[in-house]
Amino acid sequence: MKTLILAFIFLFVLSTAHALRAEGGYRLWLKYDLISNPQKLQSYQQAIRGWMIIGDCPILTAAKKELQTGLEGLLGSTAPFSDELKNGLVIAGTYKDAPLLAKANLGDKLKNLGPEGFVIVNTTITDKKVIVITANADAGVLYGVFHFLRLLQTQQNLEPLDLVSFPKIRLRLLNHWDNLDRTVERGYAGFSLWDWHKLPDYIHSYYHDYARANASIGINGTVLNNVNANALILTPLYLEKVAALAEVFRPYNIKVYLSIRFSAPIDIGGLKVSDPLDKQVRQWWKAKAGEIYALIPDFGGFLVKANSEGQPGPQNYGRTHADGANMLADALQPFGGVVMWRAFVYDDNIKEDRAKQAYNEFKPLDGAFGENVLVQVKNGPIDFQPREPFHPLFGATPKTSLMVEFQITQEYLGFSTHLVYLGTLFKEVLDADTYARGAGSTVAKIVDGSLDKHTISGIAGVANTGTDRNWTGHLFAQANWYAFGRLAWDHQLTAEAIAEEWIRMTLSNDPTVIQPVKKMMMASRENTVNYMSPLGLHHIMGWGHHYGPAPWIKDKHRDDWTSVYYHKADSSGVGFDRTARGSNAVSQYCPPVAKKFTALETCPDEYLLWFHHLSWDYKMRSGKTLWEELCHRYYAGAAAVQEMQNTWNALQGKIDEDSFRHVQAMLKIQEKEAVWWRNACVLYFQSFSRRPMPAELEKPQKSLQYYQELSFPFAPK
Ligand code: BDP
Repeated sequence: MKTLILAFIFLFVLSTAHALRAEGGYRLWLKYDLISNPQKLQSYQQAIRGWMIIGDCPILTAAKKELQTGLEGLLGSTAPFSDELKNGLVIAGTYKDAPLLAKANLGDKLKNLGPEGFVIVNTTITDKKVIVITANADAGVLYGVFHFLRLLQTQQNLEPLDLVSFPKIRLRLLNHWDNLDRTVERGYAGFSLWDWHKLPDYIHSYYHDYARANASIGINGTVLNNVNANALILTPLYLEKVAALAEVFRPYNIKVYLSIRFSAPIDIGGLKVSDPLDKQVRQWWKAKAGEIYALIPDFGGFLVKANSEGQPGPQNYGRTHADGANMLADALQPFGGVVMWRAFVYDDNIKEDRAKQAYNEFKPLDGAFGENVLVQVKNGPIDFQPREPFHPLFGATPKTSLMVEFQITQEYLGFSTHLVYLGTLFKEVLDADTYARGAGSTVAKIVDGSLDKHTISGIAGVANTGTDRNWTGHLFAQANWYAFGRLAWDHQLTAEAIAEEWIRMTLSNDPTVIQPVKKMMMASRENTVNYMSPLGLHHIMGWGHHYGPAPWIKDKHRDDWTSVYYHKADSSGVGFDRTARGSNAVSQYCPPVAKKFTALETCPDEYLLWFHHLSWDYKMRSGKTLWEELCHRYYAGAAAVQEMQNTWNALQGKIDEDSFRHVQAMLKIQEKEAVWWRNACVLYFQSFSRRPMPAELEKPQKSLQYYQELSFPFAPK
């Protein structure tokens, strides 16, 4: 009988283990599977004999659950909860509330870590060898626990452990472009996670897992709804739903924020205007803020898209962006909320290079924004293109706290079917030197507030999550969510180190998996730039849905939504002249940067056609003509996707079959679409260059007309 029961248990464990392995990516990077390397497992089991979390507030309870689940999974059940001090105990708690920890003398280390930083050390407390995870506040303990589990998941050595870590940027936010009908603008992973209809009464278990995932990478805020906002989100009906989500996220140190529609006082408040200087309007927002904070005492604040792409805003009343932002800031200020005012503004009626408009609008307002206002600036001056130079506003407004906004969802980078690791894109921008206060004035130092001594600082990523089983559509798109969070916490991490962590936690700790996958990820964004828009080309994608290539888009109701506006190809050459001879957008950068982009000798190939209109025969650094170089880049990009397929196919059997097949199928789509981009663009530009394709490149079989006639009425948008 006993053997029968044992056999039964064994079979049960086996089958659940199997089910877990086939979880379809749901567990993200928090898998906590038993450590597969027997020596590592044994050494961890010896080092970790039990765990204790001191304190029982909601955040520490979340940390407790995580530590328990993590250790049980990774080590088997060999490290139970313990309430006595013993060798091998992992002790976590805030320093001030855990008298036991005072004996570890960590006060100095904790001094400058703020409420979210943490310390992880191995030390001795009354003769017992222990691992201590401690912080100034509960949130720090939670982040410390996640970090400790990450050390185990990535199989790091636990001796010696002497780690301090704290976030450089205060507000680390996801921006969801989610609509109240559960569609997601530019969402490629199913519907919105927020089941508005069933809220506030029904709480999906995945809300908790969403919060866990974010907390594990240090994300501490989430804007729940689309920047193209529906005013209904501010009605009592919806605020109750928002409050229910806030309650789920609170134990994970995540605050909720909302996008607001500037005309809300008219739309839902019965007022005639939404003029920011109107007394009644100001009063309406004050009352609204009070109503929100009564329901959600730790509400984060508002995100605003105003006077941009048809959205209402203060300019409708002849007021400035600062007038609008400050009105909202005044309403939120008594409660500690912030306003994140987007600088993504451009107007077709203003006859000025779109790339210059945000700077022109916001630079003169430096110093006019209230203390709890952050201006949220997209990473580049146009719109999340595969590659853009950094936005010239970075460094131009020393008196204004600037957030950077990245797009994690791959609107312009192949949706959720292309493997494009964005860690390298994020880093390229964060590390860019603006020279604003001399050499070393990187975008990162402006964003973290250190360059101009700002006390609030923030970073936002447009989320790529949805109801797809694996959250992000493509398994590798999870890495972009992960990389965003890790860099928001510490922008000094390298894209490569983050990729490696993610691979170890998601796919395997086997070096023969890590090395090739990392190499593939690190090259992936450049490959995509090559097959989509090399050499500084931009905005040549499909109309409306932005799917696929369409450099031929012209004659639309807005010039600045066409492709020809941006590439300016003609028989003489291609590219947008943004030097002093052209739109002079270069002048918005600090002199050393402007000089570098202006001179052809120093302008990097990556930005060449962003700043210059050059003849098809222009001699490139490579010795090729511009036309030949362009063709070669397109072909190299597409060929690289074939290489990615080879790399991936060689991994069969080394990672779980489910993930293997999923990525394999996605890479097939990517290859097909890379060739589509290549052929369509090369044929189109050839119609201007009138030069033959370089002989060594295989000619496209289909005609330009074939590509121009493709249509995708239901592509996601
Ligand atoms: C563009 C998107 C559009 C967004 C806009 C924004 O195509 O859907 O509303 O950005 O950021 O890239 O407001």
